[in-house]
Amino acid sequence: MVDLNNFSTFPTLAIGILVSALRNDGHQVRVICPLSHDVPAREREWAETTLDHVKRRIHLSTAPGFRVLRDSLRDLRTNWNEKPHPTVLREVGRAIAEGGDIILLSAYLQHFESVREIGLMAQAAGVPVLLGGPMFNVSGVAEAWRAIPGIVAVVGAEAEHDISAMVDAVCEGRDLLNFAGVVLPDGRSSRKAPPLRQLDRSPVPDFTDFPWDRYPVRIVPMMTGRGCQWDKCLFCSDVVSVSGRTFRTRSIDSVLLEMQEQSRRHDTTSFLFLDLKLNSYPDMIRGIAERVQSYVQGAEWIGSVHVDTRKDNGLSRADLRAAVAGGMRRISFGLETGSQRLLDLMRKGSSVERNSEFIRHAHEAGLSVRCTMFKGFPGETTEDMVQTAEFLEAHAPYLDRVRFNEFSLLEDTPIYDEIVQHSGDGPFSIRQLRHRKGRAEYINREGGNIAYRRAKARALRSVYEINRRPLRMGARQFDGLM
Ligand code: B12
Ligand code: SF4
Repeated sequence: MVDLNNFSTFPTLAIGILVSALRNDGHQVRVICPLSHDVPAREREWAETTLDHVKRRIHLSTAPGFRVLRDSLRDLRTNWNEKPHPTVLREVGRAIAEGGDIILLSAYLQHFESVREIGLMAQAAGVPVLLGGPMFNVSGVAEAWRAIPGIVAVVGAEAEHDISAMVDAVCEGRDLLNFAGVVLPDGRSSRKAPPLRQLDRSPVPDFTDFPWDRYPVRIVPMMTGRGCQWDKCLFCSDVVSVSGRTFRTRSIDSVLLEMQEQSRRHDTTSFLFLDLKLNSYPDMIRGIAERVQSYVQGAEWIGSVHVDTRKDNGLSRADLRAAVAGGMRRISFGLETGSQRLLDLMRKGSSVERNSEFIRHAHEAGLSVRCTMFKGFPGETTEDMVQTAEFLEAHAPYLDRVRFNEFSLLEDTPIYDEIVQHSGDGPFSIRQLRHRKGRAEYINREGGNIAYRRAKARALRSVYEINRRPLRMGARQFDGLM
């Protein structure tokens, strides 16, 4: 099994789960992890310099006449980041030479070139490759990947209960269409895989193959549930992904027992919750806060939430204080914008007022607060951007990191379908559908005016002022992980 992830400052959850399932059924598995072979882990966030600020301004530029250059620079950066790593290819080549029945790949969509190279090597040696990953349930994506040489099937399914039987079927030449979520190289496919229920039955991830001695801090990735209880934001591709569809929770007991077991196995007390929305089920975040210290003494943990408008969203001032008392150190949330009008247009299910309250309360409780946001949602006006700039200026003292992105048009999201259908009717038109990447490249004719650009420059100045500071003490071991 090849871990293509080079953000490898902690183990990859999907690999741990699938390896565990395979070993529980008696298979012998070898994991190739880039960091074990000296491929340096790529940092995600850091205390920024002026150069980072300039790069972000170029990346998010809306100046008319600059678009072509901006897009070429973006493409250059993407192509550079997506190049297959020669060391990973070398190690896969060695593993093939040593013998093995099958190669399993878990891929994100930026791994296309790596998958293609590995497929070619495996094909030459007569070893089948089975490919899976978070976005292969999207039909256009699976279609664009299925014909890579050497791949015997593309799987878009939460596969922990089927992986073992699938491997047997490949090795014995049996029909893979008996399993849900499979697309074959010739285009035939089985039924869509339903979201997995009874998550407590998923195996405890086996992270023993990861290079623990090379991680700056030993961090265990965890998931208390899959999907998001809100499930409505028009731009969100998380909730169309294999494991993100429909909200399902584990029991609090099974989460706490897993934390205890992983802490024992890997001699650590640091945890990263990868849930899309850790407060989907408010009693989960409260339950962890109240009880984890009796399972793992000294446990410290971080996670992402959605500041929704439910009466009890698990994020009250008292909840946040209790979370800190129970070991929570950082919290991340999707702020998206400082404009209520735009939040409503996105169907975000949150309010500017409550976001503001949350940021202040979380900071006051002692948490390092991070947020993500983006510009360029269809319909965004100058006034929206002014409000975003004002929001950031008002909350800069309480925010530790802001990730400010460009709006992405991702396949199968409601906004994607809308824009693709009406391309050119308004300021948005589609430049190219990139099914291989599960996204559409678009041209947005909004945002070119001088007032918008001034407001954006103000917002980005605040982002830089926030991001150049060192992370809040107490959360530094979790820097750059989200
Ligand atoms: C945690 C997370 C991260 C973490 C950790 C990543 C890691 N590798 O561990 C961090 C923060 C580092 C991260 C970074 C990025 N991420 Co991320 N991340 C996630 C998140 C929230 C959860 C992933 C997870 O652990 N899921 C839980 C497991 C159990 O589910 P799973 O991975 O789908 O695996 C199951 C099935 O897919 C299947 N399966 C998986 N592999 C295989 C293999 C075979 C052979 C088979 C049969 C089955 C199979 O079985 C598994 C078990 O049920 C997802 C959101 C989501 N909805 O999935 C985004 C997501 C995966 N990330 C995404 C992106 C875009 C990124 C970044 C590129 C963002 C960026 N610009 O920096 C980087 C790139 C990282 C990289 N790998 O190169 C996209 C991927 C889309 C894509 N293009 O493929 C997602 C879907 C979010 C989104 N909707 O945009 N990410
Ligand atoms: S709250 Fe977050 S995970 Fe849920 S639908 Fe919205 S963006 Fe997606």
